[in-house]
Amino acid sequence: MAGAVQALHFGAALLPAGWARDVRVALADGLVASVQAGVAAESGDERHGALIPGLPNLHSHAFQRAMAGLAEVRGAGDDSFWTWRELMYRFLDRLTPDDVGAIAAMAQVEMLESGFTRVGEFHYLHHAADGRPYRHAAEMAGAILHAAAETGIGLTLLPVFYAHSGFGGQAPTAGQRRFLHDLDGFQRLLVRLDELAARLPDVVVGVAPHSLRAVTPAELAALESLARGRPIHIHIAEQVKEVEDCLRWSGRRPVEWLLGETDVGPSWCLVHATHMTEAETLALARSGAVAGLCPITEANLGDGLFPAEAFLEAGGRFGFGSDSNVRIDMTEELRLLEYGQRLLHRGRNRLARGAGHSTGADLFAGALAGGAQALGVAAGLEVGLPFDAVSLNIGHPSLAERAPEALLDGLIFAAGRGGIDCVWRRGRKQVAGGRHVRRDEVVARYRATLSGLLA
Ligand code: NGQ
Ligand code: ZN
Repeated sequence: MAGAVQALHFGAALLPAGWARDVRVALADGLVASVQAGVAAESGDERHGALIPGLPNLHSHAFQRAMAGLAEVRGAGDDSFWTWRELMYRFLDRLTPDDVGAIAAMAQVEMLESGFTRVGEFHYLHHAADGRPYRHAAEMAGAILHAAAETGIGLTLLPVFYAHSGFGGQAPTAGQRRFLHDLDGFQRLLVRLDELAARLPDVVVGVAPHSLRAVTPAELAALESLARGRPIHIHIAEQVKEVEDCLRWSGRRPVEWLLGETDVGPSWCLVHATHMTEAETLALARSGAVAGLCPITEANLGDGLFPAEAFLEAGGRFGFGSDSNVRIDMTEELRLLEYGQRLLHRGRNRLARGAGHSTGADLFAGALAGGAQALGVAAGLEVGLPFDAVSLNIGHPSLAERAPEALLDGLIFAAGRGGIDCVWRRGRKQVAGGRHVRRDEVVARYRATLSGLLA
């Protein structure tokens, strides 16, 4: 609605400078037009208790939502990341663009309901089941964009370049045939995605070399120059075997190799970066790149624990991703990162930045800044930015009667997603009372898709 002005009033709101009381926010065309603190509500204002910014979800493979909980049966040998990947490859083998669209819409509804207002979709399922390109290069990516238009989530699309099955340019396997491009084909896809992206507000298109396993150094260099300031995302050092293979190939560890051979800086997001030496941890922190952490998936796949304490101590930037989407829960990602460190170091409040700091508030602030950086946008409740925000259910037993400064700890460590009430994305209320406004139709289509896939 062009020109429509709308105003909301909050008992408290988390602004860039910290919590403020009695905050009135006016919106115009989905953007924040003004923010006033210490003012009363005016008649006609929509009123809520407490407001926080929506968080970016910096790493997702939407289609994997449909296999959530289906890979938890023990196999004949030792189950691992690599046996899970076999199951995942078999699962994706049958997906059509319509299937992917229905699954992505379901995942995005759950993301919004959990407090994520933008997703970085690390998209590599490009081609038909036999590996042949669709008539339109962006057929699959188009399904993701279409889902985002339907659910309203902000989208940073990260088309993935994938060409090899292992370090040193090994030939891809049959299970990878739907992912593959040469550099010319990838460049054509990127041009097409830029055109499609212009049809939806504030879509960002980045570039994603899948991993050091899937690209050669020459391909990586070409992708780096193709990116030109776009976000660049790469999976790295998630599994010990990957570190060993990289050492055998290059004499260096994955993060060490990447930092040495490319120009890693603030436009980069290194997804996982689980296995790093202390020197790599410090060097990554100094690079200004974002570490893309996916604690739920990393636990589910048995990856290991990210050296969060040392990385944050060195000023490292980080954000969160729901990755495999086995569970989609913003608060749980933050909680699990902190709990991993508590179990490892046998202490409490490991990731708060100093005495008197709230662990939840520090994690949230870091994830907001790092997530936005990684997805190529600005975030926070500021004039001129999209109103991407979450109101809290302050009647929840774990949030009731709290001072605003205690709300994020209550939300993250106690209430979880039950503490989330409404979610706005670009000024539109997409979630009310914890439910997405299109949940029923999205679930119905998702179930129809699953009934075909699981038959
Ligand atoms: C992916 N997912 O691309 O979906 C990967 C697994 C791989 C995670 N690493 C495949 N969580 O890394 O080769
Ligand atoms: Zn991933």
